[in-house]
Amino acid sequence: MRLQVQEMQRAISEGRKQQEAKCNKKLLELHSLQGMVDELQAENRQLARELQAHVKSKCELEQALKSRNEIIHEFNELLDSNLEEHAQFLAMKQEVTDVKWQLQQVQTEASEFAKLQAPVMLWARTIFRRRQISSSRGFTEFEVDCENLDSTRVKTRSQRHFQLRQYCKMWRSAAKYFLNNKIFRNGMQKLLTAQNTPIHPVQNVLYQSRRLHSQTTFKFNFPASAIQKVETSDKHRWFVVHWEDGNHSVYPYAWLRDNCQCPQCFLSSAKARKFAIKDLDVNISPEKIILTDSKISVAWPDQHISEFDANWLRTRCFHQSTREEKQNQYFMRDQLHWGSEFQIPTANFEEVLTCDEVAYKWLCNLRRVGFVQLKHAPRRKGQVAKLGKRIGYVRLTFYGHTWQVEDKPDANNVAYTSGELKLHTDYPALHHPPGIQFLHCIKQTDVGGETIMVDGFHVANQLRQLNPEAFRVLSSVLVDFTDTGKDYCDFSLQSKNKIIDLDHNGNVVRINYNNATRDSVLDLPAEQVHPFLSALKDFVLLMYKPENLVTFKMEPGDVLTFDNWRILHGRLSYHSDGGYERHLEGAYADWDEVMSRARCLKHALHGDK
Ligand code: OGA
Ligand code: NM2
Ligand code: ZN
Ligand code: ZN
Repeated sequence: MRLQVQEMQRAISEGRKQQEAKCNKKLLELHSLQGMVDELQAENRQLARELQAHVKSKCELEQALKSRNEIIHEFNELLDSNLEEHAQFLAMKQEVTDVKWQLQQVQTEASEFAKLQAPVMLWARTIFRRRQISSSRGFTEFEVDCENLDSTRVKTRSQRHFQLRQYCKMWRSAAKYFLNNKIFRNGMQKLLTAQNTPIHPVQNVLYQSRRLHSQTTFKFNFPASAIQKVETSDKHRWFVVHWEDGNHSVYPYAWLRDNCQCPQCFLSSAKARKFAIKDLDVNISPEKIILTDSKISVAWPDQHISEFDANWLRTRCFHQSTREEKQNQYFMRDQLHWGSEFQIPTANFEEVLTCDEVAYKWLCNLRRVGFVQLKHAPRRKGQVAKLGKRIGYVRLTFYGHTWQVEDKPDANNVAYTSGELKLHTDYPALHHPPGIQFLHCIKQTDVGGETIMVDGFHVANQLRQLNPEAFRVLSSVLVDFTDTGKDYCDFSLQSKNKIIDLDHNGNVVRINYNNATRDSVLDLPAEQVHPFLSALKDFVLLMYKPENLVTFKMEPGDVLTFDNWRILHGRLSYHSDGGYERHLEGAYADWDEVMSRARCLKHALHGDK
């Protein structure tokens, strides 16, 4: 029993030990759990703090987002109004371009007026000079500011009818001169107002009665140049000639010697220089000069004597304006560019052949606007040849002296089919394309075949304004043209021409463009091909704008005469079978010959004036 108790006690103490051990283990576990709880609680606190911070920044971000949205809204509104402004700006830019264009035209007109103003002023001054001389005899006293038309005032005292009549005539003829030339009407209006200011009633009546009975056109006569005095300037090696009208001109010594008009130096029958340049002492100075009213005699160191007529000298004055005037006259530079509003000038074919006045007007118009239509020519071949004879001679090309535009089998040129011909100039495959073209309609088809025409100079100047880069490309890139075949004889032409030719002042002087004969060989680096084609396309699209284009249909008996360096022409396709037929005869001439005829006609009609 005791043993049993002992055993049980031992078992109990054993159990207790085990329980204690278990308890201790649990306590340890509890302890570590407590540590984890503490950690988690700490983490929780940290997270709570972070959450708080995030909530705060979320609020801030929401605030920022809101204000950004407001800004975007404001920007959108601003953008809208900017777009509107941009559109207005574009419209304004267009307006500025238009105004610039108008300004350019006004400037051209004004410069034309200024050119004419100079000779009128010259004359006015001469006349007033004479009147002032009269004033010393107590007839009349004038106070004139001829430099400025606006402030021209004339004071008269003890008026004499004679002087007043002269005075009226002067202003009237000056004004009429401008009127006849249809230039700068405002300027002429001023002249007309000025001339009315001091007119004596008697003179007014006198003039009116003259005008009522006079049918002829008033002609403007320049006074003969009178020399007042001559000075020498050895520093410049030139003469200074002072004219009666207050102007002066300089003439270099060497130029005078070079242009001696004596029979030894000049063949007057040929109006040609005999004097050789090797015999010219370029440093020559005169030994003696003698001045008479209308000429200057110069004795040179070798005793050679040269005589120079005052008028001859005056027209050779080296002043910029005199030279410009002379060059404009020589080369008939006064041009008028046109668009679709253009009224084609016409003349009667027979009258052009027989009447000098009509022929002169024909050629002047041909030069000025580039295009004249002749009416009522006989409806058979041989008429364009007559026009060639009227000028002098036609320009022979590989297509013959004259050529027939018809729908031909195996055509050697696209023109000799019934297809459409896009706007072109003829023969850019030549380095010197024909300057003038005649096209005589002998038969016209009922369906199609209408003519289109455009002023190439007008369009090229538009391109210069609207697309300067395209203009630069077309006026600098040399394009290959080709034409091979057989007609007058066999031919194989190659040329290099710029689509737009400029002179040394940058003025457009020739268009060379026929898309049919533009060679597929293009002598350009590959990267320049696209810019070239795109420039050409822009130019052609501009030509075809309705405001630039003239369209009409030729009738049998019509002869188109036009400037082939300036006008681009074309035709619509036409029916040429089933009883339809179309036949034009054409010929070419050149500007040298045409202007030569114009100068001769002018001389025959008006003399030296
Ligand atoms: C031409 C030409 C026009 C026409 O032959 O070069 O442009 O109306 N012809 O056929
Ligand atoms: N034609 C009409 O450039 C040209 O080929 C112009 C000339 C055949 C004399 C055409
Ligand atoms: Zn001589
Ligand atoms: Zn043609």
